Amino acid sequence: MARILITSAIPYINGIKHLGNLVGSQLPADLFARFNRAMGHEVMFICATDEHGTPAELAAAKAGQPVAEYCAEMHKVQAELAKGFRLSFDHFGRSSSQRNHVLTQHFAGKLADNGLIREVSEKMIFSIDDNRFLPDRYIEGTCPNCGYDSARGDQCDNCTKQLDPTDLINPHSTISGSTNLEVRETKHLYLMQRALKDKLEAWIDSKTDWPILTTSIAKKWLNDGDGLQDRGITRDLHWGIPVMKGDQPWPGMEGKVFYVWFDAPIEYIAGTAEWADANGKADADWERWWRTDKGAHDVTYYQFMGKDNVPFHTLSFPATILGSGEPWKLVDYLKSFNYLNYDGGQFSTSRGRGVFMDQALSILPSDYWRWWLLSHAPESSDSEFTWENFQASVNKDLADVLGNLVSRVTKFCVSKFGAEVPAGGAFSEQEHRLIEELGTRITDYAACMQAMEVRKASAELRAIWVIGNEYLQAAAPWTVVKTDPERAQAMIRLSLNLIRVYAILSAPFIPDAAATMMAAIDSDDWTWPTDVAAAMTALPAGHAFTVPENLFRKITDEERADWQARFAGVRT
Ligand code: B3M
Ligand code: ZN
Repeated sequence: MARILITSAIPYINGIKHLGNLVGSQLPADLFARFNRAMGHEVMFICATDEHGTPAELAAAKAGQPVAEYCAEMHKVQAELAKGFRLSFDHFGRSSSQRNHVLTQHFAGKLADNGLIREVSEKMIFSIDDNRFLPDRYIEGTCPNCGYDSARGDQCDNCTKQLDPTDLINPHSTISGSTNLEVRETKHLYLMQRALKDKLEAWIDSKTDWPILTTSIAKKWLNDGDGLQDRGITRDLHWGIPVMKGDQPWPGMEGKVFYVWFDAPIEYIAGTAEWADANGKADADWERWWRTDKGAHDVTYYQFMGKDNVPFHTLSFPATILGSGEPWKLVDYLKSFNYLNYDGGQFSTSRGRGVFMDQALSILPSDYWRWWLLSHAPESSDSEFTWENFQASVNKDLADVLGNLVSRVTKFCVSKFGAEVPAGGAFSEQEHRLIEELGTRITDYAACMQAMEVRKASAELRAIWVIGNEYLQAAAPWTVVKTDPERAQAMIRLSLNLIRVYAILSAPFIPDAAATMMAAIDSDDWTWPTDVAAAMTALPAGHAFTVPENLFRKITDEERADWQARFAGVRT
């Protein structure tokens, strides 16, 4: 049994996430967590809300709420939606937690002790009309690197380059739109990433098995020296983690807070500590996941995120960890995703374009979305959600292939032999061939899942459903029963066992349907079918079952057209 630590990028608190956000981190992380649990491994799966920085302040201001109150409410909303999508976090924490305050201040103190923090008197943009400094998202302008005209003060969304507000061309305040800006002096702490370049480079070079998307982004910012500029880790904001050196005040830094991207990844660790607190566990119970000197030497750590988050996880956060000089766990495998587009354009939170998590659940159960999103995950390139494609996938894969098999087999059995696994006949060549093919395919499927090849894994799973259908079509028990009922019973016995095996294999993708299948077959044996022959005879003759309700319904053309119109524009 292995020990698997999994973190998903933690979603910003500023509102409900759209399906593009979901498929870029939390959902594939959940797939991987569920698979590893099914394989019998010990899993710790952590996510949280990212509650600091300008995104939180701006959203709270827009909602007309105090920021702490806004975050508390929005955390609950996001936690509920995570449940709705069956995201199986061991803990869904908050980056504003006390645990994260203490750990963030601890890391800053260690970095300072190790001579990796310097104070910089820097020129920041001050908005005269807003009477405040404009860090990060409080300022937008044209990216000096790619020319994108809505680059933010901290990063360009178009080319992923990390920026400083003073880099922007034609900047304006996002609070008032004012361009009446001036440069003023303020003092900030800088993390001396440059001093860690060799260590970081050696570490990244050792990751020969990372996806190309991940290493290419990391190396791009490492090698042109750009990503490794020393970076400001403090801000002139009110909301955030107060700048402290461990538990000591930091002279000259009064009233300032840490930069959101400094504390957010530390929340992966803090979130695990929150898990311990929430479950009455001791510190040793979370430390054994994170401290290689306290049991985490045999943990394998996987991170999931969208490509725009990669620089922070391959350079900035590892710089914090390595620079601390303490034996904290570094990520072993970083799975990153491209973007999911929406119907000929981009998902847009600001313009409300696309489908958001709450809306999705209001029209169809989570399994429908999970299946489409995961089977179209933007892995090797960006991918696109269209309603036509969604309708086709759901109707074909889920309703016609999987759903149909389950209902045909159970209904046929009840009508001909009763609601019990029939005893007659023996498996013939036809059944043995299916079992053999299943064996090969399950091995391939598990290999894709282990490699986090999400799309390939979904294709393997679909193929596994298809061979069951093909078997049934070829065997045709509904015809055979007329001449050789014993033989038809053997076919149905196999098929009922197949339903249980399908429930186990499908659960990481479509957990609710899998649970319905398992309940119908009246079993709770979720053991992974490594020995297929044994798994295909696990339900003995005489074992009672029920006919489940329709697993999946089809999406009609009218619904498709209606939804397409409904989600084209401005969210109200
Ligand atoms: N909240 C950005 C995002 O949601 C950011 C991720 C933090 S991961 C530590 O895409
Ligand atoms: Zn750019």
